[in-house]
Amino acid sequence: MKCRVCKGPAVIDVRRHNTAFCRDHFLHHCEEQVRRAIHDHDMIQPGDRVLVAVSGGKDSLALWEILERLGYEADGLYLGLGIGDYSDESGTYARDFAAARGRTLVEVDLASDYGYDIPRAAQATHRAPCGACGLSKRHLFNRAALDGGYDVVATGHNLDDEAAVLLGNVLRWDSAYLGRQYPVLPESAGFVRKVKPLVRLGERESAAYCVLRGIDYQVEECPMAEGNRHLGYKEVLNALEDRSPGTKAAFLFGFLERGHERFASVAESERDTLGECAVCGAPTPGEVCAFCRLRERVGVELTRKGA
Ligand code: Q46
Ligand code: ZN
Ligand code: ZN
Repeated sequence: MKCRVCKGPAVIDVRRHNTAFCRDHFLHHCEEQVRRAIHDHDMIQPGDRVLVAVSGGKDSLALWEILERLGYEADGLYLGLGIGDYSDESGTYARDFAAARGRTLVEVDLASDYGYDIPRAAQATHRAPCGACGLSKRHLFNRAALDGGYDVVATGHNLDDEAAVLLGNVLRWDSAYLGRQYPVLPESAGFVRKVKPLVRLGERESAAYCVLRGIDYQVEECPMAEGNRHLGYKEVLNALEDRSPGTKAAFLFGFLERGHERFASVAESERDTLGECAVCGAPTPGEVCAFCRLRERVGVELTRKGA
C-alpha cells in the first residue's frame, strides 16, 4: 500500500476514496476535509469566536485540534452528564487536552448547575436516556455559547453519525428533522449558529487522526447508549459500505445537495412560530421549553418569569 501523494509507505487506506496515505499526508487529508466543509458551507467567518462541544472522545478532540490548526479561535465546552465513571473519565480527557495545549475549557455540570443528571432524567421520563441527553446538550450548548458571547457552536458529528441520523429521518420521513439536517444551521432569534465541520470525515478517520497526532481520547463508549436507535442504523450502513465503499458518503451528500432544500421550508416555518420559554427564555413552540419541562419532570423546582 503506497501513499497516493508521495508514494511512500502508507499507514492507512480510505476505501471510499479508493486511496491510501502516509502519516503526514493522511493528517493533511483530514485537515483538508474540514477546511473544505467549512468553506463549502460558509460555516465560520474570519474573526468568529467558536465554541467546540468537547466530550473527550475522538471526534470532538480531533475537531478542536483541527480548528486550531486551521487558524480559528476556538474554546472548548465540556458538559458533565453525570453518567458515573464514564463521565468522570471523559472530563479528565477534555481537561488534559485543554491544559496540555493551554486552551480554554468552559465547563457546565448538569447536576450542580441544573439539579439533575442523565440517569435521573432517564428514570423520570421512563425513556431511553439518549433522548433527555440529546435535548440537554442542544439546549445547554446554545445557552453556554450565548452566555459566553460566542458566534458559533461546533460539534464533532462525523460522516457516519450524519448518515445514520439521515437514515433514521428518512425511514420515518420526518420532514422537520430532514429540513434541519444540514452541516450548518444559521443563527436566528435566541439561537447561535451551529456547525458540523467533520461531516466529510468518517469515524475511522477521526480515530486515526487522534492516534497519529498523539491525542489521548476516551475510547470507551457511553454505557447508556443501549437502545440508541442510531447504533442500529450505523450497523446497517456499515454492512452496505462494506459491500460497496462510498455508499454512506453518496447517501449523505446526495441528500445535502439535492434533497435537503425540499424540506428546508418546513424547518423554517417552524422556527418562525417560536416564542420565549416562560422559565428560561429559550425559543420554544410552547409556553415552557422542552429542557425546562424535562427539569420539572425530574423534580427540579422552577420559577416562571413574572411569577
Ligand atoms: S452520551 Fe448521552 Fe450519547 Fe450516552 S446517553 Fe446517549 S446521547 S449515548 S452521544
Ligand atoms: Zn505521503
Ligand atoms: Zn426553558
